[in-house]
Amino acid sequence: MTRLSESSLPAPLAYDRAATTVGVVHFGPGAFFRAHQAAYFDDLLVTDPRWAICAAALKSSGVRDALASQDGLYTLVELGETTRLRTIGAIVELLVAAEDRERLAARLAHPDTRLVSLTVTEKGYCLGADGALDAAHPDILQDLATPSRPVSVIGWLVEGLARRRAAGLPPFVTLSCDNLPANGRKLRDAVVTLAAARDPALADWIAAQARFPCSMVDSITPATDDALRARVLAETGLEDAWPIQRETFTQWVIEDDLGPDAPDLASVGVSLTDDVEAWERAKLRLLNGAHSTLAYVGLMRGHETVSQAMADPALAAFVRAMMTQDIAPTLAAPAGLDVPAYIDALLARFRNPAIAHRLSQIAWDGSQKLPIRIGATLADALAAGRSVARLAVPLAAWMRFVIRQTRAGEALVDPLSADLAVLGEPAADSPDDVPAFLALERVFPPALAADLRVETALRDAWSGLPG
Ligand code: CS2
Repeated sequence: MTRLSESSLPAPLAYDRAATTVGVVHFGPGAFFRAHQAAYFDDLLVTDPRWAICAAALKSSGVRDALASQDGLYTLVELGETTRLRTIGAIVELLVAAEDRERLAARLAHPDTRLVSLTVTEKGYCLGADGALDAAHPDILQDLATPSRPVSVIGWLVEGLARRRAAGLPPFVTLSCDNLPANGRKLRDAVVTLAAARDPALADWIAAQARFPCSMVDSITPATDDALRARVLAETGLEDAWPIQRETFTQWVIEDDLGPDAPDLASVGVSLTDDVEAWERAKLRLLNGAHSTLAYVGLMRGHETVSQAMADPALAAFVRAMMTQDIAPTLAAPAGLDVPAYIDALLARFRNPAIAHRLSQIAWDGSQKLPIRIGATLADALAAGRSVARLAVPLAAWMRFVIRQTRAGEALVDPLSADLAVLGEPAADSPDDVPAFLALERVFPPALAADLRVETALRDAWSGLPG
C-alpha cells in the first residue's frame, strides 16, 4: 500500500510547496483546524507563498506521528451533495511543544512568523469562571514558576512575545479560533495577565502593540474514523494515516484588526468585520447551543448522530422552538445576517445525511461548553423576564448524562470529570439532584444558581425527559 506523501501525490498541488515560507504558527492541530483554517491557508498559498503553517501540539504527538511520514500532507473530504477530496499541503512543519521547545520558541520569534493562531478548545485557555486567567490552574502555576519552559498555550504566547521583544521584532498577531465569546479579548487579557507576573514592561508592550482579533469559525467536523480512512484509500489509492472530514459549508469571520502585513484572507473567502461579536454570539448560541441540546437530549432518546436526532420529529421541533423563541430574541443580528434564514440553514446542515456526526463527540467538555452555549442565553432570558423552561432542558439532560455515565463506569471527557464523578456517584437520578449540580460554580454563576426560577425550571425539565 502506498502512503500519501509528496512523492506519491497523484496530481501536483496548486502551488510550489518548496517555495513557501512559514508565516503562521498554529497551536492545536486537531481535526477542526485541519478542516477549516488550514484549508483557507492552502487556498491562500496559491497566490502568496508566505503563509505556510508550522502546526504545534502542546503535548500530544499523535498528529506529528501520523503526518510527519506523509510530509504533513493529508486528505480533506468535504461531505455534501457531492463529495470532494483535496490534499492539503499548507502544514509544512509539525512540532510537539513539550519535545521541541527550542524549535518552537525560535519559530515564534522568527521574523517571518506574523500570525499565531489557536484551536485549543475552551479548556486550553486556563480561564476561571469569571473569564479571566485562572492563576490557580496547575499549568499556569507552572508557567509562573518557570516562564521560559511554558506548558500552557498562554505561557507559550508570552514566551514567544518576550523573545520577539528582546529581538526588536514586532509582536505577531494572535488569532483565537475557539468557540468562546469575545475569544480575542479573553486571550489578550490572559496573555497580558501572565506577562505582567513575569515582567510588567513586557505586559505593557503587549498591551500597547499586540493585536488579538476576535474570530468566529464554523464548519461541522466529525471525528475521523476507520470508514473515512477506508474511503480515502478506495478513492485515492493512497493510505492516509489521518484524513479529515467536514461538511461543505465553511465560514470564518475575523475582526478587521489584523494589522499591516496581514495575509489577504478576504481573497480566500474570509469575512473581515467590525461586528464579529454579533456573529460569534449568533453562531455559539444557535449552532453550538442547538448542538449541545441535540447531544444530551438525543443521547437520552437513544440516538447516536446529529442527523438521527434531527429525524426524531419531537426533538427537531423542540430544537427549532428553542432557537426561534428562546435564543433568537437574545441576538442583535449583525448586518448581513437574517436570523430566521440562518436558523433554517443550520437545521438543514444538522440534517445532512452525508455526515455521521456523533452526539457523544459533541457531549465532551459539557462543563466548559454549556455556560457559553446555553447559560448565557438563559441569563439573558431571565433578565428579560421570559420563560426559561426550554433552555433548562439541555442543562437537565447534561446533569442526567453525567449521572448515567458515572453509574455506567464510563469516563467523562471533561476537565471537571473528577468533580462531576463526585456528584454523579451518590445521585438519585431525580430532580432532587438539581441543587448539587447548581452548586458547581464553574458551570453555574452564583446569581444564576440562586435564582429560584432556574432551579424550578431545571426540576421540571428533568421530569419531562425520557427514562
Ligand atoms: C460542536 C462543534 O463538538 C461540538 O461541540 O458543537 O464542534 C461544532 O460542530 C462546530 O463549532 C461547528 O462549527
